[in-house]
Amino acid sequence: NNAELSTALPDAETICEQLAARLSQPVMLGSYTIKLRFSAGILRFPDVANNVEELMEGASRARRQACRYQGNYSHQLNNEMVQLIREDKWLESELRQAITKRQCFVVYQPQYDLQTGHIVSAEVLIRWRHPAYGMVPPDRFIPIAERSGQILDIDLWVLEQACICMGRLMAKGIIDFRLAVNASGTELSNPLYPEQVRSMLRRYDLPPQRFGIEITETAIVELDEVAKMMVKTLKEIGLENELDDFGTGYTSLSHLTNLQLDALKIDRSYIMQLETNPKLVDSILQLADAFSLRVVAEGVETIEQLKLLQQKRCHLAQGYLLSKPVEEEALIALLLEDIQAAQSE
Ligand code: G
Ligand code: G
Ligand code: MN
Repeated sequence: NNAELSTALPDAETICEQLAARLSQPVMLGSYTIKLRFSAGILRFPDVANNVEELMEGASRARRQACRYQGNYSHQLNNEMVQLIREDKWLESELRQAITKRQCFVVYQPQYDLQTGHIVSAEVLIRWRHPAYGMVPPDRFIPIAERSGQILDIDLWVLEQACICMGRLMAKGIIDFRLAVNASGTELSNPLYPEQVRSMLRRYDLPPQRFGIEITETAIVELDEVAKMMVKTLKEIGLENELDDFGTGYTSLSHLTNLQLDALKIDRSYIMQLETNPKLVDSILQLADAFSLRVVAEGVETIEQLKLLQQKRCHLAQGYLLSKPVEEEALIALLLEDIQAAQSE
């Protein structure tokens, strides 16, 4: 059951091999035959680690790597991974000043109403351009920021950028529009988060109804009571709660009602197979309908996908076909164009 045991061993390879040999024998439990999978990661002090935490993190990585190679039970970090860990450490320290050094910015990916064809909202996404490294992909630095706790400050900064942008949009007469920011699982274990959100919106004098919070499904699965309360509080403040990457985790159906959600975002992987395997999306739409949830389709890349989603009465769509994530100026241009088009209809 994914239990992890760490231990310091004088002759790790030999012991891991012996353990692997023993554990590869099936275990009989009454009339059941249980097969176990075992993987071990080995890290040597002080190859890449300077302290206990780094040693544990490195060994844990080596284990995950071993897990990916079926049949290869134990694994030592290869040079490439050692490099990756060193680079992660470097990125972590660079990230500490990334915001004050103005290396970060946000982009907005529009979301289209599938019945009217108009833009109704946008997802706010962070970007980091490092002067030496170049663009650091969010998939690379968000996990680093989550491990180091920096994500809390980063996500609040992103929310602030969204507030500043919303203020400017409203000043231009764009009032029927919403922005959704991503919340990491880390936020859901920070009891101060809802209050921080509330005070940020107050500081910029903005209606909470203009904002949504995207919570990833994998974070929800591990939700405890505190986290559930926080999602509830966000809702009470007036924000919309959206469940991100829906279909990739294992949300219990009870969460769909317990959690005061407003929307589901269908993960890109389901939209990719929409033409060959429409049943999955069909059932998500039915489920959402039963729970009165809005549905956003993510990663729409082809006209065929768009047409199918329209036919199936999915509410919103987001993806490269409609628009890539764009900077604020381009977003404003798109919105003004869209408003003009609506007026001439
Ligand atoms: O579009 P992109 O490559 O930026 O996003 C990659 C991943 O990073 C997505 O899963 C997205 O949810 C996450 N992400 C992007 N921006 C933010 C952010 O501001 N905060 C958090 N927590 N995650 C983000
Ligand atoms: O996990 P989250 O939903 O926050 O991820 C949003 C991510 O999806 C961002 O990295 C964004 O750049 C990316 N994205 C948005 N639209 C598309 C698309 O049509 N195709 C692909 N491949 N990625 C997309
Ligand atoms: Mn998202």
